[in-house]
Amino acid sequence: MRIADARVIVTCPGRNFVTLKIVTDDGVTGVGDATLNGRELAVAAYLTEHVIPALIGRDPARIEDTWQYLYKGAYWRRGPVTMSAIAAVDTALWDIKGKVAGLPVYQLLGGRSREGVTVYGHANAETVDDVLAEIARYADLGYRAVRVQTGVPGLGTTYGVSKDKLFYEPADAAIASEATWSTEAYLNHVPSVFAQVRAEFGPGLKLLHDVHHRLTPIEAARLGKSLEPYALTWMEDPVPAELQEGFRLIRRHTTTPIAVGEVFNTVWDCETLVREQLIDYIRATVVHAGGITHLRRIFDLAGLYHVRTGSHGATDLSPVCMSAALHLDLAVPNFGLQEYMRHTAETDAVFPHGYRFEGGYLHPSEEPGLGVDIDESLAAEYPYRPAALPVNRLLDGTMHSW
Ligand code: EZ4
Ligand code: CO
Repeated sequence: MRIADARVIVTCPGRNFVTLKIVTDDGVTGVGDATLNGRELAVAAYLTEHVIPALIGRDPARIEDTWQYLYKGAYWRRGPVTMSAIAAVDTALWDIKGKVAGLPVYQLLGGRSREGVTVYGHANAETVDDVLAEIARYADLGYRAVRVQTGVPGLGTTYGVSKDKLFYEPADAAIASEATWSTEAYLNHVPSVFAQVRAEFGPGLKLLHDVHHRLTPIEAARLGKSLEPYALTWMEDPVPAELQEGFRLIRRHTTTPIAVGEVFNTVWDCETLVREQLIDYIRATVVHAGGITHLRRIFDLAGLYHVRTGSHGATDLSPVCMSAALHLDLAVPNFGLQEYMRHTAETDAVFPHGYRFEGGYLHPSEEPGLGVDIDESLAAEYPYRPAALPVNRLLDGTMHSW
């Protein structure tokens, strides 16, 4: 069997998605997500101009060899554009292998290690009263874990708090919009939010919070310490993570578990964090971290060091990525949690899929392969619309880090 054709499909059913479809000479197809939020067309061009010509005629069964060929063969290793492109190819080839074998992909990864994939939802609102109502809504839907984000008194818009509640979407303008930030106001406010949430919901519900990379290590240490009474499942992205050793300082000061990795794209981004046991959850995901092949390598390293998985699953990760993530989540021994933000009905229609939510768990499709596809004619009805993630400034106008 040979790869006969491959094409990139860019579509915007409410938000932008980039999808690779690979077709074999036997007519078997596979899909892979290649969406890089706000930088979509860079990955589309990488695939179309540089990857697809090299795929035609290759044996689709050689997943590992193709991964190594694309990673090593480019000379320019790593980076989100490259690794998202490699991820798309890798994911599509696992889909094809599953279809050829007649098995869902999780069976090829060693089979089921659990009954379902525990997911967390994203409760967010400007005020504490409103966020309590949002959490209640998720609890009513059956969620066992909820990420809690609120506005900060004195600040205008806050990243992580969106207008549309169930369908959270931070990429809101073609040219990046601007949000404001005050670390002092934030650190004063957040512990009081979690005090009220725990008082209302008791100890049973898993609670998470995303800092969105907005603190320094010592500030993050203070936040973690002040949240200890509320027993969070994790504090996410406390600091920008280019400097992995920065986490040593946070770790020395707090028992609040730490999760990081949604912007990581290779095992090298978390090697120190994992080996020194500076984090508790690694949040890399299929589309941005080199596909199923490389993410499994990251998860296996993590498993040696008491680090569990907590893959990113916001709306910019398409149902193709979510399908792939669920097969891996079901199979790996050190699964922790999977983020799950619902897609709109338009997105779900463009990407017909067999995974389903029930009782706080997601269950991958039992169909051969990944159990997801793209409806290309429907996709064509939604042309690309540029949308960037916002930037953040301090109250005096200084550009701030995420
Ligand atoms: O900022 O998906 O955990 N999820 C998040 C998301 C990310 C966006 C970036 O594309 O932090 O809101
Ligand atoms: Co996050």
